[in-house]
Amino acid sequence: MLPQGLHLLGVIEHGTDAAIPATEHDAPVASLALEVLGGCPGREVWLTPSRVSYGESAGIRYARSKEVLFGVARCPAEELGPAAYQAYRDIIALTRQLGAGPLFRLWNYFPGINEEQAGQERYRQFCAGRYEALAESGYSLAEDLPAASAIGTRHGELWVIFLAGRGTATQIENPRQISAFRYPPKYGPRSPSFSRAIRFEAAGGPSLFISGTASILGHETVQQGDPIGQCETTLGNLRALLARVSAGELDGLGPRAAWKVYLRHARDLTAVRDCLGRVLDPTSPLLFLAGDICRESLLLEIEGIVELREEPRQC
Ligand code: 3EB
Repeated sequence: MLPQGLHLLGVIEHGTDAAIPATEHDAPVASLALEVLGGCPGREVWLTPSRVSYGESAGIRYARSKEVLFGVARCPAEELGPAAYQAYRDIIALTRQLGAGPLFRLWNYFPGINEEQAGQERYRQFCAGRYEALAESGYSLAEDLPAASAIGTRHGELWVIFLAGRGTATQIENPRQISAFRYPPKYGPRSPSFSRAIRFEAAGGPSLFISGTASILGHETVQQGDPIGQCETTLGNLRALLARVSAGELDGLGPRAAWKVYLRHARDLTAVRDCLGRVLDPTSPLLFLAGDICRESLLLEIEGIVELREEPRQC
């Protein structure tokens, strides 16, 4: 049973179990081979107050209300370049065909993210396919990029989960980091196409969708080999993003914020949880998943969603 007055957009299952539970609804489902290490249960349920209808197009399952489009694309992950290209072409085409508004947040999951294949790391192949699809779809690849995460699973297909909506999407970059779309070529022939965060303003109010954020300053990984150091640098990066939109402090966001932490090594859980526990508001939901990060040198990545309260007006 769903909470009263809310409608189901989709479900994201986490876990290394290959078993995909039978569902009794038509909503899109993503089944990600990411082990839950701690925090909330391994099933994430996306809800919305508006009525929802469901559909499928080019293999993409989606849910749509008058404000929002939530979808799940999946395809074989043997060749990441063509797979990412096709998934992004299809997602953009669908979003436009439905008149769903800007595509503002994407999550990308696929196995073997740091593995070399045909002389190129699979993450870099993914970046190239995504870049080509966005470029051919008319994106400027600097001004209008969605927020994103790209995480390595243990096995399975390429899953791309996306959100588009009727509203205003404003790209937010991080003053401590070079924009990913401007990374130098040493990180791959095509820069990663995402923004550090999107402030999305819809009828229900503004929210901040924070991309996967890691221990990168400028474009370099810092605190290599040190999970606590990487956690602290990442928190500094999150603070800088929040400051950009006057969202408040990490330790005072309460249930307005929800965080997801991806850990390369399960053994770092205790150290990272303690580090976050000293800084994050204990009433902000926090989920720990075992997942690989797109640079071999990165041990963790943190993403989040923050409901932005309107600033109290002075009279
Ligand atoms: C980084 O800051 C870390 O390729 O979509 C974070 C979020 C990262 C999204 C992506 C990659 C992506 O470069 C990696």
